[in-house]
Amino acid sequence: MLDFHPRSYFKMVSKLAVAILSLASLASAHYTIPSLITDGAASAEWQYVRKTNNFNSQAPVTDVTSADFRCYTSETGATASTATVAAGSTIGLQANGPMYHNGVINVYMAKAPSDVSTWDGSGNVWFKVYEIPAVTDGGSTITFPGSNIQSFNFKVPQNLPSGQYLVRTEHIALHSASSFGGAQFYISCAQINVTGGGSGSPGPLVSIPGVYTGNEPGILINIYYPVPTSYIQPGPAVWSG
Ligand SMILES: *[C@@H]1O[C@H](CO)[C@@H](O)[C@H](O)[C@H]1NC(C)=O
Ligand SMILES: [Cu+2]
Repeated sequence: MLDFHPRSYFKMVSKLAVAILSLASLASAHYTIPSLITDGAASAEWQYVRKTNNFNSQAPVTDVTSADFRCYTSETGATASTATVAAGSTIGLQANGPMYHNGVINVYMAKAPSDVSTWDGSGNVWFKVYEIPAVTDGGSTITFPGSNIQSFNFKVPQNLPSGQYLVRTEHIALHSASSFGGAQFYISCAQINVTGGGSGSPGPLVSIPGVYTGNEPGILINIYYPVPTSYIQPGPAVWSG
């Protein structure tokens, strides 16, 4: 007697489907940047960082003119807790896994007019506080110190005025950036309350979106061939305070 069990057949097929699906999601598993590092310790995910639309999909932003290019929260509408940190101290950001795509990092800050938790970061208010560019040597090699790391640290500028700020991180993945819109931006915004600050005037100031067109030589770039002889980091100069 032929003993055919449709149920076990279905089970086997669905197991296979699950396996294929998880392979597919592995291949497209990018990353998010959900944790703020203070005093050398990473916070819980999305505690001080606004939960981004891609908290599940981990998909990047590719339109540098979209509203989501700022904090990527149009769907979550998220706000976060605000971490109090001293001016001059070291803070950092941590991704949910290695930021493995070849690319570069920028961190921008903007001072909230009052309560940062209800502020959207609009206006010509952003300045750069940190960057990890690509490294070139005149055409032999290009390397990406900002890739394959899970976290990085930088100093809150000593002369930054006290107050509440958004801290926006972007990891710009350049592995398919040779056509317009091909660069992938992994973005998140943290909320901090800076104490013991100074009287510096951060700048140059830019708006986000607005800071890029997508045609910048550090965004629209073929990183493979010919090997770039130099690399121009997108955005304004770092304000060191
Ligand atoms: C920011 O820090 C100041 C000084 O410690 C404190 O008085 C204030 O409550 C803090 N604000 C927030 C939102 O954490
Ligand atoms: Cu990816």
